[in-house]
Amino acid sequence: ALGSKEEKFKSLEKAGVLNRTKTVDRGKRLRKNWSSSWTVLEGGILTFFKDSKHSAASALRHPSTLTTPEHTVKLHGATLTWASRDKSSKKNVLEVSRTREGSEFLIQHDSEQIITAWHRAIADSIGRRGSD
Ligand code: I3S
Repeated sequence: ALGSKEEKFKSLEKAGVLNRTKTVDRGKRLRKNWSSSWTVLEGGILTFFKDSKHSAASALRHPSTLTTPEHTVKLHGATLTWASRDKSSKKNVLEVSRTREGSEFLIQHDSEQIITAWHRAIADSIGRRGSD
């Protein structure tokens, strides 16, 4: 059986495909541009990989989409909230704001169960005392 430390560590890691868009970059508001990307949460860092154009077959033809990080975000100190209606008309949208690099982005999944699991994992990650 895993010890409690390992259980905790395990709960902080997550990966899957999410829809995401950046809304603010270094303090500057951006026009939304939703894309679907393979997303990994590990060690307090959220990494979005390049848009896989929604299909696993496409990812297989373009392996770099699975190995080249497009955007990494340090979550420590960031704020996580459910996005208000004026942020997006989509359902199940989470907003990560006040990141240390001054960015803001939205993540979304049509499955409430999946987005809730991401909410929990990101909240755990933010809440965890970083080693910075
Ligand atoms: O907040 P907005 O302007 O309604 O966001 C929509 C736009 O980003 C739109 O792209 P165009 O700027 O090319 O129209 C996107 O296609 C929509 O998905 C955005 O709205 P939602 O509510 O889906 O986040």
